[in-house]
Amino acid sequence: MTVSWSRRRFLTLLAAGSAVCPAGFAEASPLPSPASIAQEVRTEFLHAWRGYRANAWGYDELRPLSADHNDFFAPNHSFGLSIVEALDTLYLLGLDEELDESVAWLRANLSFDVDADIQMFEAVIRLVGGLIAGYGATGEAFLLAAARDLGTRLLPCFAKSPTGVPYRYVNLRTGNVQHNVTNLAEACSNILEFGELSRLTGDGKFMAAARAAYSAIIAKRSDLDLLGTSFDVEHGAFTDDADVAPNPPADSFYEYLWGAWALFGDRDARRWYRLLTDAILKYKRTTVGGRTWFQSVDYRSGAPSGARTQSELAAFYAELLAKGGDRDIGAAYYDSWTAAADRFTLIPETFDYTDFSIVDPGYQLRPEYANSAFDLWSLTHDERYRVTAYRHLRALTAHCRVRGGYTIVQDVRTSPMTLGDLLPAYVFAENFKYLFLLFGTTSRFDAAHYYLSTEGKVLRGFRGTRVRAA
Ligand code: DMJ
Repeated sequence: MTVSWSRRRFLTLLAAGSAVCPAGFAEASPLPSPASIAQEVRTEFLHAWRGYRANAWGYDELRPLSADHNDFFAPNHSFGLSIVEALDTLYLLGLDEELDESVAWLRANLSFDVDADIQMFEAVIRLVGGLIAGYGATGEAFLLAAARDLGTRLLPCFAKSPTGVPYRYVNLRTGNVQHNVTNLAEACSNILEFGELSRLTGDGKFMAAARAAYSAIIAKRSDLDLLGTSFDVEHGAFTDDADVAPNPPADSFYEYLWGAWALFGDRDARRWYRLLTDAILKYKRTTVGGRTWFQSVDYRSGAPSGARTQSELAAFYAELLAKGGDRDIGAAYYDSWTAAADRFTLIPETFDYTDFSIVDPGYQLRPEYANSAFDLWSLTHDERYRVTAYRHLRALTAHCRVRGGYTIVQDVRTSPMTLGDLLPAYVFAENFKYLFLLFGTTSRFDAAHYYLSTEGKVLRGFRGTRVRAA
């Protein structure tokens, strides 16, 4: 869908406080046409991709300032993570040559028979999800086979746990597990990828493992229907009292509950989502200066813990609330994040929401604000989400674009911002995808019936996939 933008409408949004432009932008013109913004996003994705292609091809991540690479999962071993993360984005952006080259690299090089201890959560959302989405985009059977192989190698985390709540790490070759204290997000942000794996392979063991983990943790909720954050998988008990949701490491625990309903029609998941969300809204929602935030509380008593910080990672919660039926609260929370963007230009990792003082000044090229803008736009077609997302795009190109691609920021307070040297692989899965789909249209995406994972993988919503013979 395209929207014709008038300068008057744009200035009205600005005057209403729905958008504030970087210096010089307000005078410049109304927003460019959505199609030209989508084209710009595609160009910027290609700029980042070419940096990775030139200096880190086949490694997990690019270090664009030093033209070097980063191994994400294990020292001295890369899985081509950025390639896996990019597959479905390449498809949606119509970058077919790049997609073909990526598939060829994976066909020749991808193996999970590695003697390395791997973080299960990251492997699921990035690799299993990326391979499933890549399979959905291309129809390449070896991608699904690789996802199944990796999923099987991750299952000891669940199978060896006496409670069914997974250990955090597993050795991909030996199946040895480690780290018995996990957290909400790591324990349960797998039901979407494992559910898809079960659906696509006909083997229900993946979904069954993911469901059992949710069930075991939710059984330990307090009388208030709040949850602790860290969980001992051997003793089946929380190891702390703080309910930090929607901040990490609780964040995607709730996202995947709603997703299990939306994607698989899991009625228990919907019921659990409602129960737990009602408690979050009752005990944790707070208003400061008219803005909506979420405070940490003791999960047994509901008493505020005193921490007044918000992590940028929590910005996704605006879209989740809206998707889950609390649209007005989600929109209000998004507006709070827009106020943070107004203040900081790029939202830092952690800040105090009572006075906007910065706790962690880095910006890790996080996608959560753009994620919420995209889903809220899809739900409402309210122009404010495009205005604010465009402003975010301008900030990204102004501060994070470097000759060799895009890079993280170490300190958003300095002028110019102090840069770090990393292009996280999730940027290929998330930031550019959300921004492209916010402004562009493609016959390859069903904008009315999509579902994306926490890592931005298209689990539902492909059209016209390029199915080929295996
Ligand atoms: C991504 O890996 C996923 O979105 C995850 O759920 C947490 N956030 C990072 C990017 O910020």
